[in-house]
Amino acid sequence: MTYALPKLEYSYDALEPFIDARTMEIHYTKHHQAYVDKLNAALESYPKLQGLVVEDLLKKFNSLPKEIQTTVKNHGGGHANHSLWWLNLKKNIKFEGEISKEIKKKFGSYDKFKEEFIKTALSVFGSGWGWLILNKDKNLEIIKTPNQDSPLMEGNVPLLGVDMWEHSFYLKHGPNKTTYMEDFFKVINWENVNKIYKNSIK
Ligand code: MN3
Repeated sequence: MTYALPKLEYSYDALEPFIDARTMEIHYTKHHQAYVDKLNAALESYPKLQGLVVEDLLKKFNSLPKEIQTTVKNHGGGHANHSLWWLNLKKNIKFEGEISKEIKKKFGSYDKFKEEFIKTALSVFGSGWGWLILNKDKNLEIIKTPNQDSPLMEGNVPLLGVDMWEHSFYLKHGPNKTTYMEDFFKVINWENVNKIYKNSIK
């Protein structure tokens, strides 16, 4: 077994009332675990690839053997996306640091950024993710990806993602994706987003 669930650094109820404990538990122990298990199964016959951290595996996506590309996209993407998801959630973190300055420069204000990010995330049809990325030209950009496609596959760095799969919000928010987005914005770990940003512009 090469890939494993990352340790969750907080309890399932740590993000209440914005993200409920039951959703956190199922999301982490069932959904994320399934991506990890299926990725490991697919790479059993590829020992060289198993040595790569999942982010590096996704960066090499276009040169991977054709027969494992779909699995790496779905389950490697799922593993990487969710590993970032847990790290980027925390209550009571202020919007500050380098990333806050760059966001204001690029989008005009925090509110305009939030509005555009939410609009893009809500426009995901079916399952997918909304993202703030650092693109290949080192510019901030808001994009969406379908399913578990990772921005890393296209050479972009994911800074902040929002999981728009129903498993991420349906127990608490039902079909109301707008309140889910409002609650998500209350638990963004800007300290971690800032850390990724600073490492990525080096
Ligand atoms: Mn998910």
